[in-house]
Order: sequence, then structure tokens, then C-alpha cells
Amino acid sequence: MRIEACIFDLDGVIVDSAIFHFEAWQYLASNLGIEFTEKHNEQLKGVGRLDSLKFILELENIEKDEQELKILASSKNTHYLQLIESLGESDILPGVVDLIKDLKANNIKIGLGSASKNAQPILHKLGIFDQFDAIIDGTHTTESKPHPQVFLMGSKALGTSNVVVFEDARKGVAAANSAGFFSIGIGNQIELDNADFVLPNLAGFTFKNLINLLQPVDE
Ligand code: B16
Ligand code: MG
Repeated sequence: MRIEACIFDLDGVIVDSAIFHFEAWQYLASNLGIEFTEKHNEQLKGVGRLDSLKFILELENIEKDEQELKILASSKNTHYLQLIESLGESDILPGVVDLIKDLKANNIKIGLGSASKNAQPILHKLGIFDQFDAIIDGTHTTESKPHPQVFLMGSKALGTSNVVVFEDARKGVAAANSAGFFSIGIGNQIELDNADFVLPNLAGFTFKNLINLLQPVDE
């Protein structure tokens, strides 16, 4: 496979914001008398804000109307934004900056494919916003991963379907796969066994490593 672009998920690939999503959701859930565990949180990786809220309410069969859902989602987000207030360059996960630099030096386009509506301010906080040729996030999409929409929109914006996707969530890997792209799972091999390849993190991973990985696909 010839590679022309890489699309990175944000949360769990570029920065570990899942822990802050968890804290904010857990606070909201406990106020509603819902027990929300880390295991539940795992299932929300890559899932948009409103769908995440609906999942949490369903744990106790709680029904809310549209207006109440909006208020709850917004209060979770206000709390989440407070928690990520001090996020900065030092919070970028290992290997990300070097890999993006290496890819760009080899004329590979860089995209972001995130479910988060906070993706752009977060990239600014991390100081890497300008590194991206295209950014598709929760402000552009109407469908949550595992729907391929976010990656298909990314591929269109980058002008190529020769895309490799880096994702930490099983649902995100499924989204990349159904978009027809090569998926690299970041995290646990067992949890991400639907990915074409799995890395524990991006530390030390280079453009050359990527080319070697893609080579057998041609054979
Ligand atoms: P927000 P990703 C996702 O980001 C998170 O994994 C998920 O837990 C979160 O609910 C979702 O963004 C929406 O985030 O509330 O900031 O719009 O992994 O797709 O980068
Ligand atoms: Mg993620």
C-alpha cells in the first residue's frame, strides 16, 4: 500500500484526556445516583458527548428530555474544560511530535479524526494545531465512531484515500477499518485485536517503521 496521509485520533493517541473525561462523567453520574466505573468509561472512548451521556443514563434506566440532556452535557463539558485548563505541550504523549515531524519530512499529510468538540482548543493548548493539514472533529461530524464518517471526511479533506489511521479505541479502529484504511491501534493488543497492527504507544515509531509495516500488504 502506498501511503499519502496519516489521520490521528486525539484522545488516547495524542494526549491522555480520557482520565479527565472519566472524572467529569463520574462526577455527573454520582450526582444522579449512577455508579460509573472505569470499565464503563472504556466503552465511551471515541463516542461523542451526547451519546456518552445517553449511555450513562441508560445504566440506571433514567430518561431525560432533549432540554435536560443538553443541560447535563453542557455541565459535564464545563467541568471537563476546568480539568483540562492547564493542559500543555508537556502533556503530548511520547513519540507523537517526532513522528509527525518525520511524516511531514516525507511528504505525508497529517489529519486529525476525533469525536471531540474540544479538539481544536486542545490542539492549540498543546501547541501543535499548525501541524495538521486537515482537522475533522465532533464539530463537523453527525455520527459517532464506529461509524466511518470522521475518517472518510478526513480522507476527503486531505485529498487521498491512501490513509493510515492511529486510534486507541476499539470503536475508532472499527471506524477506520470500515472506511477502508489501514488501522494502527495504540494500546492493548487484546483489546484492539480488530486493528491491522497494534503498538503500545508511538514512542520511537518512525516513517520507516510504517513503510516496513505496510510492505507485506502489497505482497
Ligand atoms: P467532547 P477522540 C473522544 O475523543 C473521547 O474519546 C470520548 O471519550 C469523548 O466523549 C468524545 O471525544 C467527545 O468529547 O466532550 O470533548 O466533545 O478519542 O475521538 O479523540
Ligand atoms: Mg481516542
